[in-house]
Amino acid sequence: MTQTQEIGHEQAALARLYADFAAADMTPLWTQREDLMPMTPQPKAVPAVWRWSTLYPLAERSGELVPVGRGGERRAIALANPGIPGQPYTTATLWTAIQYLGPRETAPAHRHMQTAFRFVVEGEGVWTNVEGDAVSMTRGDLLLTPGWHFHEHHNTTEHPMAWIDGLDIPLVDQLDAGFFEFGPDELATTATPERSQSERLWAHPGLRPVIEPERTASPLMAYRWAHTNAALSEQLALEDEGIRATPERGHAAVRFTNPLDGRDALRTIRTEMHRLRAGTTTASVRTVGSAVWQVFDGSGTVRIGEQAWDVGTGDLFAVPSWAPVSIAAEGGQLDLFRFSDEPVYRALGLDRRYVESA
Ligand code: GTQ
Ligand code: FE2
Repeated sequence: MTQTQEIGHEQAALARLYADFAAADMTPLWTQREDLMPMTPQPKAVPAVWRWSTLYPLAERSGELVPVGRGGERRAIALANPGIPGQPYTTATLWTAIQYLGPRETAPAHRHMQTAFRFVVEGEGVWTNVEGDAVSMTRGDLLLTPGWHFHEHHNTTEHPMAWIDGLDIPLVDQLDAGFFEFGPDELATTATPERSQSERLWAHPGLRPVIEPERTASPLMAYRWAHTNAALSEQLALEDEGIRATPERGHAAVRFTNPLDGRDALRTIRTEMHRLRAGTTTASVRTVGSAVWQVFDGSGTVRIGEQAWDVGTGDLFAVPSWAPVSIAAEGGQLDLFRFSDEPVYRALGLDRRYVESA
């Protein structure tokens, strides 16, 4: 055999090998190593911004055209990341939606393995009932619906209300861990108390009731703006007094926690509120895992990687894994709500964080 014949022979043998791999449902690592084992995370999700001024009118139109009821369950419209086509995922692990309930409407009871919260940027008049406990919703409040807790929503007023839902739907989907159950068709309660039973029992600072809780999920279903606001204000006031109180200069931050164990309020989703003094720019931070932010009050500029956006009240943005993010409060004081999948990465030993020097 000549040398050329030998090479031709080898190439044909190699082609047969790859064909036989495919026929046997096998794939060699050496053709895919860079995709499967990248040097740094390569998220499909891209940095993206959604404007409240776009979301709300579209939710309102859904309210006129689409009924809410059994089957569809919720009038919730997902913020779908353009980097993940065909999936209603805001990031690889997080679902974010605007949910809209018209005057006197109710959304029926159900429960699912997916963990959820609601965050209210404007409006009031809806009660979310969690395991039969009616929890009011008003601006700045964070309301929890831990996994496998029955929940339903009812609007008792003559005006519509919209809010943001955050869930771990994409994570549970990827993990094939989804279970779902319909609840009774009648509302568990039509009560409209100002304070839920969960708050009456669990929302006294530093005081844990001496009772064995029935569940390990946070027993506190509502975190009220008055408390969050006071905690952030005090951090900045203490900083002014020269006391160590903030994670970085001019940047106050609190994390919502489970009063049973001091860990994240939800098992799979971290929830936080941030306040930047006017003129403050945060350090650029990369985190493994993804986050979604919503401007609660004020305006500023967010930089994610090479891109920058001006954002104002109600606007949301997605930060994919390992993308550097920095936020600047350019007008006055800037308040932002943030949620992320960090507890999942932490639990699995996959968490990493890198603060870029300015
Ligand atoms: O309010 O129960 O945005 O089950 C997605 C799934 C909201 C809810 C969503 C849900 C809900
Ligand atoms: Fe739900």
